[in-house]
Amino acid sequence: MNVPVQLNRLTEDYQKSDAAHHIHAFVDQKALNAEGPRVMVRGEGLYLWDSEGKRYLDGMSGLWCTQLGYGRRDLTAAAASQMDQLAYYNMFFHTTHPAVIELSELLFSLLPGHYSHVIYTNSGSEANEVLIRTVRRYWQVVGQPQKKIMIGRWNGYHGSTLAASALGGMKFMHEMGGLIPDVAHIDEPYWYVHGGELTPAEFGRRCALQLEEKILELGAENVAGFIAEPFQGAGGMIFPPESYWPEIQRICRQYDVLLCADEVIGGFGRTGEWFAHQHFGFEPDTLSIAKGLTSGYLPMGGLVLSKRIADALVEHGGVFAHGLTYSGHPVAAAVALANLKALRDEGIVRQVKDDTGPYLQKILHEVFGNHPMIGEIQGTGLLAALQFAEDKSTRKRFDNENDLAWQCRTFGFEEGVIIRSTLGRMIMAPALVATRTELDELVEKTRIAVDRTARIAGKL
Ligand code: PXG
Repeated sequence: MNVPVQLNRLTEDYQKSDAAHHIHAFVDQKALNAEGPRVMVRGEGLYLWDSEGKRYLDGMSGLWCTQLGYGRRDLTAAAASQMDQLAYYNMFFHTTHPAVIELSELLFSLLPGHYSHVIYTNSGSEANEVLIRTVRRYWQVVGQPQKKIMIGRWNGYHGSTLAASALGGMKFMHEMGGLIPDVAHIDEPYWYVHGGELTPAEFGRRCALQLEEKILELGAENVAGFIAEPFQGAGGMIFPPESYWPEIQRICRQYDVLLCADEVIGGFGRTGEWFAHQHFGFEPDTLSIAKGLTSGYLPMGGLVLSKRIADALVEHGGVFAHGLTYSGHPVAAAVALANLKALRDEGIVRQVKDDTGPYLQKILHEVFGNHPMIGEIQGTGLLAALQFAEDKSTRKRFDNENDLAWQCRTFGFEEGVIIRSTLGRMIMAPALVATRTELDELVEKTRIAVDRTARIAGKL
C-alpha cells in the first residue's frame, strides 16, 4: 500500500510558507521556523509518510486519537455520504438529525447504564469548558448555587482554552494568562517522582487525602466537582497507585462533590476497556470525551452526564443557556458512528484487552525490564510509559531528563518511529488496530532510540 503521494512543491517551499503564516502548538515558533517542520503527507494503518518519502510507524496515534489508524475508507465514505445528504444543521431551532441520534444510541449502548445524556462539542477543551458551566448549573438547579469551585490536579491536562487550562495543572500555562476564579488544585499521584519513602499504596492514599483536606479547607458547601484524568496523559502517562481511585471516590461521595473524569485520552478502548475509569474501577458522574470518538478523522468531543445530573437539568432546569454552532455536527457524528461501529463490530477493544495489549506490555518488560536507563515501565492495553532513571535503586532522575527524553524522541524519528517525550518519560499509545508485528517494530525501534540515548547519558 506504499502509494507515493505526488507533491508538486518542494519540502523547503512548504516549510517557508508555513513559517510565514502559521503559529504552531506549544513551540518556540522562531526556533521551529529555523529548523523547518516535518511535512506529513499521507497515512495508512499505523504508518505516516513525510514529504521526503520517509515512512514512520506512528506510536502515538497522532495525538492519542487515531484508534482505527489512518486511511479507513469506511470512515471517509461515512463522511462523504453524510456531506451529500445533509452537510450541516444545528440543534438550536428545535431540530435534530439522524446522524446525531444514531451516534448517541450507540454511545450509550457502550457506556455503563448510569449515564444517560451527552452535550456534544468539537474538542476536549470545549468538553471541559462545558463541564464547568454544566456542573455549576446542576448545583443551581438542585438548590446549592454556592457550589462553584472546581478542584483539579497539578500536572493534569484538560485542554488549552482559558477555563480548561485553568482546570489543568500546567503552571507554565497558568503563567501565560490561563487562570480563572473558583479553581483549586491538589498534587498529582506520581509515585516515582514524589513518592519519597512511602510505598505506592501509602502514597496513593496520601494524595487522595489531599482532596479531602482541600474540600474541608474550601468548605464542602462551596465545592462543585473534582476533575482528573483516570491516568495522566499529557503530563507523562502516569498511573496512580491502586489505592488512589477508591479513596477519591469515597471522598467525593462523602462531601457530595461531583467526580468528573476526563476520558479524552483514556476513552474508546485505549486501556482495553471502553473507558479508562472502568479499568481503574470507579464511577464518575461526568465523562469528558473527544479524540478516539472519531478516531481523530473529524473534530468532535462531548460531555457525558450521569442520570442524576441529566434528570436535574432536564426535569427541573428549564432553559440551559448553552449551545455551540457545531454541536453534534452531522458529518462528525456520521464519522463517529462509523468509528464506534468498527471498534465494536471488529472486536478491536476486546483484542486490545485480550491480545495486543498484554502482548505489548509483555515485550516492553522483556526488552526494558533490565535496561540500565529505564527505572519503571507503566502501562496497560495499548498505552505505556518508560521512565528514565539515573539510579534505579534510589529512583534518582537525570538532571537533564527533559533534554534526554527530547533527544530520544528525535532518535525515534530518525529510526522511523514516533514516540512522545514528557520530562523524563517516553510514551507510546499506538492505534488500537496495531498487530503484534507492528508492536514488535514499535518496541524494537524504540529500543534503538533508547539505547542511543543511553549512550549519550553514559549508561551504555
Ligand atoms: N483533556 C485531556 C485529558 C487531553 O489529553 C484535552 C482534554 C483537550 O482536548 P483538545 O481536543 O481540545 O486538544 C486533552 C488533549 C500531548 C497532547 O502531547 C495531549 C493533548 C493535546 C495535545 C497534546 O500529550 N490532549
